[in-house]
Amino acid sequence: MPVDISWIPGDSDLLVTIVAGLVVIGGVGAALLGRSRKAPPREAPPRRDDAAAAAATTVEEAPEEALEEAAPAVETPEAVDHRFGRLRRRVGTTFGQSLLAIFRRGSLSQDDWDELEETLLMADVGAAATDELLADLKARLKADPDGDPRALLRAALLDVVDPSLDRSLALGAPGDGELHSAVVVGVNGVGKTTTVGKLARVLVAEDRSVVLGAADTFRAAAADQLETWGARVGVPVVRAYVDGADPASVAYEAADRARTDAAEVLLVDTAGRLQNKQGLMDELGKIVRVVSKVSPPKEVLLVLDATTGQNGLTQARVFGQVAPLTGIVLTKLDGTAKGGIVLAVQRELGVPVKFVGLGEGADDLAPFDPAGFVDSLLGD
Ligand SMILES: Nc1nc2c(ncn2[C@@H]2O[C@H](COP(=O)(O)OP(=O)(O)OP(=O)(O)O)[C@@H](O)[C@H]2O)c(=O)[nH]1
Ligand SMILES: [Mg+2]
Repeated sequence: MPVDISWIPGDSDLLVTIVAGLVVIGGVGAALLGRSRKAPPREAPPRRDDAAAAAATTVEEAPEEALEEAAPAVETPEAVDHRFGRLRRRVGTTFGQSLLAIFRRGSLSQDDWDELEETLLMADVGAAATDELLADLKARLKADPDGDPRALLRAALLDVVDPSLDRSLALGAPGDGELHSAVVVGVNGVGKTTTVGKLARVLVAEDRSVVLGAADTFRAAAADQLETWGARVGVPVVRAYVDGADPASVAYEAADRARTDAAEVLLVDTAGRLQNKQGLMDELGKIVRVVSKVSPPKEVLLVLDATTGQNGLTQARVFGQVAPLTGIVLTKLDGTAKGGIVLAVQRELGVPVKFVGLGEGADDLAPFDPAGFVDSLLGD
């Protein structure tokens, strides 16, 4: 019986059909991938208004070798939900045990109270938070003389940490169609750049689109360091390629890029040192002002190194003069046995600790969990 083969195309027709089919399949695949993984943002068209003019040394003029470097594999950051639990044992504190040893003696003599005070001060709790904690404890013991000292101490510590504070990042919600910006400040070496990189990972894990601004032009390697963090999670980094470029211009260019890309979050890294303190404060003020032209910073995050204790706090107060601080990121909590600094920081700066750095690993940044923190202080 003869078979009708008239529908089969000739050789050249067949090729066209196959190619067209592949193009359609490829197109659909790309569209699907594009939905689950954001497409790399396009280059921002150069803007030439006043603030951007001075930033001519940013992305557009990347030296060729920088562009030729092979793109590293993009990593998938760990989700943040259980990070604090995972990292909690790194809060290597001894002071919780010292406090409990004092409580085990039964009713407290004046010497015991003095020892208690000394233990708290030694653990970087700070004078004001120590007074508050001792007064709270005394009140609790008076109201409940037969209560479990450990439970009373836990409650008093939790009171000072204040679980009622809003510790969420004020960077909007995924898909709200707005650009939210954050500026990260702090003295040199505390972990600002690392924190910006880790925060970018936290945001990417939440499927937010992020742009990073390397507004630390004081140190040549600072932008490279941030670029490495950005590349690891596939986030664009706006930077200068010459030493001593104007940091505010880079910050503006980054904000402009974020706006052009319709990104959801802009994170700006800043320098921690300059020739003098006033110079640094002026520069940070300028960065906040130029970013505000595009997207007023919802977060001005102060990074503090937990291992520097009260010294870090003294320096930190100055930063509040630049712009109202909205949150603290306390880094290197894994490197101190004096976890009490958390209590001092909040009490003395009047700003909540929002994140804690608990290691050098890329995902070793956790949203601060007051109850989990107090439990780790007490060795639970
Ligand atoms: N153990 C530990 N190390 C950390 C943490 N956060 C940052 N570091 C380390 O601290 C060092 C300084 O970090 P950077 O991010 O470069 O600090 P910075 O504030 O940007 O420094 P400057 O740009 O010089 O002002 C690096 O070696 C980081 O790996 C942390 O939570 N724990
Ligand atoms: Mg830095």
